[in-house]
Amino acid sequence: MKIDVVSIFPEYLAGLQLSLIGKAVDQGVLDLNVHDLRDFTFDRHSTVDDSPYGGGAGMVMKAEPWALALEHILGGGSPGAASVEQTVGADTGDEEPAAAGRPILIVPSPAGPVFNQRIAEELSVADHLVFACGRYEGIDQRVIDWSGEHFDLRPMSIGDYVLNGGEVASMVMIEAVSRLIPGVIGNPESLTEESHEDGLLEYPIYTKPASWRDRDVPEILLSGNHGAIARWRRDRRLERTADVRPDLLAGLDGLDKHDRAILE
Ligand code: 6GU
Repeated sequence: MKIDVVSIFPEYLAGLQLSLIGKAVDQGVLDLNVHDLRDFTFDRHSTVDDSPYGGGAGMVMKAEPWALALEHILGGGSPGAASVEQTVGADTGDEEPAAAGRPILIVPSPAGPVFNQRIAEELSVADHLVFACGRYEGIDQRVIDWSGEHFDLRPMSIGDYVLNGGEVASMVMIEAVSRLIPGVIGNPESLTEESHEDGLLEYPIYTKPASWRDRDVPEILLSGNHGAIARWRRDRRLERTADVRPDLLAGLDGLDKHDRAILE
C-alpha cells in the first residue's frame, strides 16, 4: 500500500518510522511518504494561510499549495507540480498513480463521519491513501471540492472532540489501517480476538506469575480445558462490553441463549 501525508508539520509524523509500521516501511510492505505543504508555496514566507472571507476568528489554509501538493502526489502533469519536483526532499520523487481506481483522499476533520474498525478494514485493502492534514480553522472548501474530481474524497473524524490539526488524527488512522495489512503484524492471529473486531471488547489477560501480590490468575485459565477457557473468555467479553459500552451490544445480532443468560 502507498500512503502519502501532507502537513505543515512533517516532523509530527516521524513516529510512524518506529515499531511495526516503521518495520513495514523498511521492508517495503508500506510505501509511506510525508510531504511538507510549504514546499508547494513560492513566496518568501512560504505562506499557507490567510484570513477567512466573511470574517471570523482564525485563519484558513489557502487552496493553491494544497492543489499543487495533491497534483504532485497524483503524478503531476501541471507546470506547478513539475517545477516543484526538485524542491521536495522528504520523498523519493518517483511517484506513480495507484494501480487500480482513484486514490482515497482522507481529510481529517471533526466535521467528518467518525472513523471506526469497519472503516479501517475497508481502507486496509486500498492501493493508495492520501492524508491531507489541515491546521488553523481548516482548508479552503474549493480545493476540497476540486480534489473530489481526482480522488475518492473521505472527510474523517476520529471522535467527538477537537484537535489542533489533522496530524495526530492521521497517525491514528494510519496505525489502525496499516496493522491490518498482511505482513505488518507478525502474528495475524492476534488480530482476530481484539476489541471491535467482532463488536465485543476483548477479555482480560494475564501472564506469570500465577499469584501476584495476593491476586491469583482465574483458575480456569490454568485448567488446560480449552473449551471452558474459550467460554469463560467470551463471557468476560460480554460482561465487559455490557458494563462499559452497552451501545456496542445493541448493534450485535450473533448472541445465543448462553450469551443472553450472561447478560441478565
Ligand atoms: Cl480528524 N481533526 C481535528 N482537527 N480534530 C478532530 C478530529 C480530526 N477528529 C476529532 N477531532
